[in-house]
Amino acid sequence: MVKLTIDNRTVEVPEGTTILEAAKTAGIPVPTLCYLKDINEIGACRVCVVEIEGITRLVTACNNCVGEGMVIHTNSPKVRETRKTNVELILSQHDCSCPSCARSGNCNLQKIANDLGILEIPYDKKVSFTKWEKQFPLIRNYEKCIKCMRCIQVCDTVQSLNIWDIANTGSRTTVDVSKNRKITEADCALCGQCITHCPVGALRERDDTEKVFSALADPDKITVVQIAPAVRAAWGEPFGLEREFATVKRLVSAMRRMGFNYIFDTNFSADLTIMEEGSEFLKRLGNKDKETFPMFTSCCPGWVRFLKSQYPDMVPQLSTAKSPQQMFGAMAKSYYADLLGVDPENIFSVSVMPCLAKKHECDLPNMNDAGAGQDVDVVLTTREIDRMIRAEHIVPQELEEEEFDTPLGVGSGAGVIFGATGGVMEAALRSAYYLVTKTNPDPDAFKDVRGMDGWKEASFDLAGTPLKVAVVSGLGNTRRLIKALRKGKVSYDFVEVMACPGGCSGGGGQPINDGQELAGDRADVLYGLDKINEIRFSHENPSVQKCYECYLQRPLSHRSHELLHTDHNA
Ligand code: HC0
Ligand code: SF4
Repeated sequence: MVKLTIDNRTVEVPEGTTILEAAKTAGIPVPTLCYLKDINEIGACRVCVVEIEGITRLVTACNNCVGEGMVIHTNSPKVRETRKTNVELILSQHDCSCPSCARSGNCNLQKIANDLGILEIPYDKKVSFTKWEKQFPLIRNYEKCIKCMRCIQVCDTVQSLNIWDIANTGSRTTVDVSKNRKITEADCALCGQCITHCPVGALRERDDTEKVFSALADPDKITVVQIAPAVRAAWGEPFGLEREFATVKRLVSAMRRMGFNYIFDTNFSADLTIMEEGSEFLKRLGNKDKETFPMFTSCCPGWVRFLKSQYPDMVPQLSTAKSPQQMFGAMAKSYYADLLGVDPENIFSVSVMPCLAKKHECDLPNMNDAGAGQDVDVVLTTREIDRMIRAEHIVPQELEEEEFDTPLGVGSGAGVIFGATGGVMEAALRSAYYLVTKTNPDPDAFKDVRGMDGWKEASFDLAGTPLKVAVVSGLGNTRRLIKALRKGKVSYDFVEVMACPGGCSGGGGQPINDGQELAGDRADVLYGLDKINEIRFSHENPSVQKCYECYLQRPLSHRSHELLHTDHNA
């Protein structure tokens, strides 16, 4: 242990602890901007500088360790003055148009500058850069970039994609797409992790809220919206709502006030996915065809993009099942249009997702199987629906709970856990067991695949057939698993992949809470919802059963293939 003094308080911490961590244990917050625990500890912004008695030069707290007997001041006049100058210099390179920034009110730079009493910026050296491709779902604003390196580090070390790099020199130094590529030419998976780890507004999603506002105002459009599993665990965060209060039923109520005609649950089509993908898995398990086995889940478009660009020869291993979002869109403009007795052309299909890659997925040329334009017209992120709530002057604290519409608003507990890493696998195994044995397993029989580990393995007995499965989240973990698979170091029957660490609950479209990783907390909400759901099995969802009975006939039927499956290479 090391004993030292920080701001006149005696602190005792293990050797090797950083000054930042030591101060934190003593309840002393040191401001940081570029720091991201375990990912970016480089002291680039120099906002966390502190003074150590006996040392003339100030040191950064995030990447310097404590020493025995040190006397440290985290907020002395010298520290404050230096910190202020450092922040002023950052602001001199930053486009400070806060009112029109996606991160206004949720920006650490804004907060730190305010806390330091910076009311004017004495330096003015702003430079302008070429414009970004604004149609792409991911948008970079060079003028807001503070060169903190977080996006580079997240993309390199967590996601293994190396999309970003430092570009230019001197005052023109910025972060740009690596190797002089355009973002549309790079292998960006669109996981959006660079956005959720940016401390300012230099990265954001393409805003599609106006398209939805226009559809809501158009009397000829029937607006049908689906809400993804993981959105319900996070939408209330920016409003400071307790997780118990920010239920999906309150989100339904907000969206009904906005004027959506029919509000449905992606959990319904997650259950449909299980029926299709589970049946497909059992078929492949019977053949173990080299080209298509082991089977990979296909519901995460970030992962699908990754596989197509990094390991295209393995694309046939993807399940042909579309993602629940796209299954829902196809059903909304076919089955549901029939139920309503309306022309599917009049349906405007919206989805609310924790995800950026979904914005790209709905635009894919083969996602129009219902024959009325895109099956999903617009994808909004959780952040965008929250913006819409604010734009509509809805006070979330006053919302009462309201029910989803039927029949596509009915989802099982197996459907809701799709939003957490391991959830798709667990849901699939629950129903695969039933499909093989015609009896239900204990709904929690496959819980070994739960948890926030980036690469999980489990073995089960599926009515006499041994099964080995793997679950990965985060593309760096995915790359390691694929390399091991290709080298024959591991072997599995079924692999679930989610591009974002922790799965969709940690998705790139979720609310941003700077420096906090909340995927685990949100996943707990989803598992809690599964536990209390009366229906724990996808095959017991009455709306899914009815849909097969009246429309699709059976999993993998001709119509199911037309509407619910896809060729990932098309
Ligand atoms: Fe997900 Fe999904 S679980 S990918 O993260 O499968 O976005 O929440 O909606 O489609 O259901 C995202 C979340 C979904 C889909 C579902 C799957
Ligand atoms: Fe989107 Fe979920 Fe995949 Fe992340 S894990 S890219 S949020 S589908």
